[in-house]
Amino acid sequence: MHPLLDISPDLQDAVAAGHPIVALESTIIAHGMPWPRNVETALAVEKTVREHGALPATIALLDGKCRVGLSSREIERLASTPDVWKASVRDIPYVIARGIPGATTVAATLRIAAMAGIRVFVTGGIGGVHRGAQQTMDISADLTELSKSSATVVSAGVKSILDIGLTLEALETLGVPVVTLGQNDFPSFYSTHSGHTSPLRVDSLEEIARLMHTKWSLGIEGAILLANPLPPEQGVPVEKIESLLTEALREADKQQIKGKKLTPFLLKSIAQGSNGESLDTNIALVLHNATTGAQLAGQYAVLAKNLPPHQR
Ligand code: PSU
Ligand code: MN
Repeated sequence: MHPLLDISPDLQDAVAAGHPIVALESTIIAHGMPWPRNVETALAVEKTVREHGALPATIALLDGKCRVGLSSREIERLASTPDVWKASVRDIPYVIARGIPGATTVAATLRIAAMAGIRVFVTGGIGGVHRGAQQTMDISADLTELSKSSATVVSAGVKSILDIGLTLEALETLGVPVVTLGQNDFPSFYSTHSGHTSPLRVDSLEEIARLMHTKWSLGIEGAILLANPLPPEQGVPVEKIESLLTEALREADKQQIKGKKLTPFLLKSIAQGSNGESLDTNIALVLHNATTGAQLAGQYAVLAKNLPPHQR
């Protein structure tokens, strides 16, 4: 194991024994939600994963190491320190070399999870092609990383802060299977529907586990993006989010918010504009994904048991 990759001892044992493990990102804690709901959510997600038979592995960059498996105190530290670096893959070497604290995005978490041999990763929404990317070229590094690192990313689809159609096109180009659980329509995070048909659909977690095994045993590297729609009664109506978003985008443009600051700015504006309703939904769907991800990790562990360790 690389000396800069620090996996907690219980997770090392679990990986070796082929037990179900779920990787969790930390940008959602440090930059995706306000304190103290960020720390409450992060701890509740870990608890949910455990209750459904898997071990949680929250990932971050701390004290000059890629850390897999954090203590509650470390999660609290990430949630309450104001200047934690938002670390995508390009930032990993810089943040590690300087020894500063870094919260990992989907891209960076996915890379480190794959290094650690973890095959299921739970998040809320991934980054993608931003609206207006034809001019700005703002396309999240989450997409390129999905084409490289082999794990299934359980998400609630793609937020409508992004151009969902272009994001699906980019994922097709990158060779990433996009699979929706139990419905034809691709969900749009807060809402069950996006108006875009999901490229692929499965109706059971066992099917996804088989898809994972098939893909990787054929040597086709990279992630599978699983979209897990929230039960419709828990969603926020599309029209409501849309008007808040239009306002948030206008404000971002006015304040010249660009690059890595854009996604956190839009999330914050929508949460404030909806009086926290979008935040409640955000938390509900991350917990829903944690349940699904833990169950999927269990299904995959059953299949992987018969594989030689290097194929797991
Ligand atoms: N979308 C959300 N919540 C989040 C993020 C995206 O609904 O917290 C975070 C994730 O960590 C994701 C990152 O990987 O933002 C993408 O940032 P960017 O668009 O700068 O690549
Ligand atoms: Mn970007």
